[in-house]
Amino acid sequence: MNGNFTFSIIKPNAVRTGKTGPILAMINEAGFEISAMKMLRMTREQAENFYEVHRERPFYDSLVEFMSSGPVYVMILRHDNAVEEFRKLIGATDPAKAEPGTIRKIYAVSVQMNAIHGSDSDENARRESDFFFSEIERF
Ligand code: IDP
Ligand code: MG
Repeated sequence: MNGNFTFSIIKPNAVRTGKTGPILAMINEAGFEISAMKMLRMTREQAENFYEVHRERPFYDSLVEFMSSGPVYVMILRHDNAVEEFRKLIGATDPAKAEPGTIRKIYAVSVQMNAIHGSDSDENARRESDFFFSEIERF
């Protein structure tokens, strides 16, 4: 069974360059409902914990540095089959490989600064949502 929510982050490069509004418009246009949202800046330690699964990857330190470099928007988004549908909307990790019309194709500036995060499984959507939001912040 597929879950009805996913978790997303509008990454620092996109927030810094004023792309939050246009990205939210694409998310809205694709039929996702915002179930929770806030702006925050992660500490280095929070970014390390959020990306714990990538700790052994060569890009980990640089990713943590980037994700804590400025404010982001964190969101819980509701949609049928949300995880899979949202991954389609954002496109491939590497913008060079992303389909035309996807958020990353339009707003990513590199593999690292690829504008947006989307959970890769229902289990991670739950874990990532719980990482940032308490029950009274979710609707
Ligand atoms: P995903 O965000 O599409 O799920 P992951 O493999 O989970 O991709 O990687 C998490 C994030 O780490 C990516 O969104 C990107 O910001 C960064 N990243 C992944 N691979 C590379 C790389 O090869 N070089 C630099 N950054 C990378
Ligand atoms: Mg991932």
